[in-house]
Amino acid sequence: MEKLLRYWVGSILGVLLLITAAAQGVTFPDVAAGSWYGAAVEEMTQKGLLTGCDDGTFQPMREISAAEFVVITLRCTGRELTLGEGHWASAALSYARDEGWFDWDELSFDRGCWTACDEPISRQLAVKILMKALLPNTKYDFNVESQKISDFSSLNGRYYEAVLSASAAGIIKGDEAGAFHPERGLTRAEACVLFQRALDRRENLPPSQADPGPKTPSQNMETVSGGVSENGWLQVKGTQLCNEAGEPVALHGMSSHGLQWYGHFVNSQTIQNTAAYGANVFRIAMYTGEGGYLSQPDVIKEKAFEAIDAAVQNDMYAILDWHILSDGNPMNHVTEAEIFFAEAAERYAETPNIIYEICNEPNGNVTWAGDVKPYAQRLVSVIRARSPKSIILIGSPTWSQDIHLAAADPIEGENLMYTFHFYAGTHGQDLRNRIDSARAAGLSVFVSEWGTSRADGSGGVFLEESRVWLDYLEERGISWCNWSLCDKDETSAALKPGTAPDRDWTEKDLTVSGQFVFSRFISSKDEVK
Ligand code: IDC
Repeated sequence: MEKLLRYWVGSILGVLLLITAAAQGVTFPDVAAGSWYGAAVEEMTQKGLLTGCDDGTFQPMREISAAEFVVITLRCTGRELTLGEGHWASAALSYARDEGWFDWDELSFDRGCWTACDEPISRQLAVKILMKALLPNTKYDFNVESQKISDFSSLNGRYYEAVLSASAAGIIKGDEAGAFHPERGLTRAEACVLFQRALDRRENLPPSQADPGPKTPSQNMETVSGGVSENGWLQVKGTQLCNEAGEPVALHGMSSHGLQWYGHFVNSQTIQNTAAYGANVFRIAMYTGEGGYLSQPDVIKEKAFEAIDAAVQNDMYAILDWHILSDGNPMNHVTEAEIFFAEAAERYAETPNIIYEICNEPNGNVTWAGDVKPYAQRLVSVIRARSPKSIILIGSPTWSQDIHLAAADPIEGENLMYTFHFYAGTHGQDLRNRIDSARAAGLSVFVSEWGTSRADGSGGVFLEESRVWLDYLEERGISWCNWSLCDKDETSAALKPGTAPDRDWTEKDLTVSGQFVFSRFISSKDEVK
């Protein structure tokens, strides 16, 4: 009885609150009209972008979850996705991931489930999603904006672009002390204000910024193919990789898997097998961590040198890849890298085949200016002292995707190229746009690793997405290596499990991914000499 009474009193009070709220022109009983976020909530609600909670309240001081944030962002772009399987927001989350609003490791999808998406989203990730979805082409001045944020030094490098552009656009303002608190959550009220500012800004964009259109050095690049005997020493002219004669050249081929695990697929026969399908480059993925070079330097170094010699025998270019991965910051082992590359560059000083890739994928809490650039400068000078003109490939934070940071602050020197890595099941148009902008700013790009799978090496395969990517690279004469030449039971592997490494291969030995990739070594546009 007492319970029932309390229920009725509660309901009547609730209704009264709603009536008062309606009389004041406010949408939710727990949103006061004159509050700092009241107008934003009202505007968003009127536009149909907010629905509030099941009990009719808005809960402004509750931290917004990742799922809620993504769904509202999607609505702001004018899309609404119907319920997918599993979590109520799964369709929206998958869409957002495929659009590249966040990376696969930022909101994880595990065994068919979005995990942790009901947890509060961090401010840095929220701002990244907001900027990618609503204001992707916002320009900013690094020095000006970073100085406005008092806790900038605590920001992870992968969020620089989002946070700095959001600051430049007036979307984020910081607290009284100018701090952004990148890893804290944000309340629903704060989120609502961010959405409203982003929408306002978007509505007022000049048409040129709303649709930047393509702006690349060349989108119709004729390239030559062929091996080292035909092309000789490579060189970079403008943004383009060229052969010794100065003609644009494109390299296409496979990357090995880790030498410590799949070294048996790295020999003269396997490299020859890719050459037989038209490949002219082979990448030697020498993991440093994960039981690789740092744990057994002599064995792995011998294997890498053997691989280079096998590539040379087959007239192939060879990329010697210092494959940092779990050891995310290249500075962690810069001395070991200097010793290794000094020896390699000395040994192969006269060999035009070798391309040096000095850090596969910087990741985690690394920055371009503070870690990767100084590392690259040290390695470039070590290699240059011994091999004055070889091509050197340089990675960037966020698994070699932050080439915009390198484009804004490149390294001095000749014949330097910047790697860009993608996985067709995870990465898409926004990153192709990023490559175009980096190239327009003068950066020369080499895709030293890409996969037909998702970024974790499995899932898919995503042949249609891969085709779009390869056509894109082909139009621009951008070189690539595919991950990976091994028989591991994962979709990115080119060989079926159990394939013998010591004989010729036929189509039957290739996986779906392998068949697709091998058929693209010779591009339709290459002029075969
Ligand atoms: C993956 C391999 C997988 C291995 C894992 C950890 O495919 O078999 O267990 O590494 O070593 C990269 C890395 C590359 C990854 C690949 C796929 O450069 O080492 O290989 N990937 O996850 N960057 C993005 C994706």
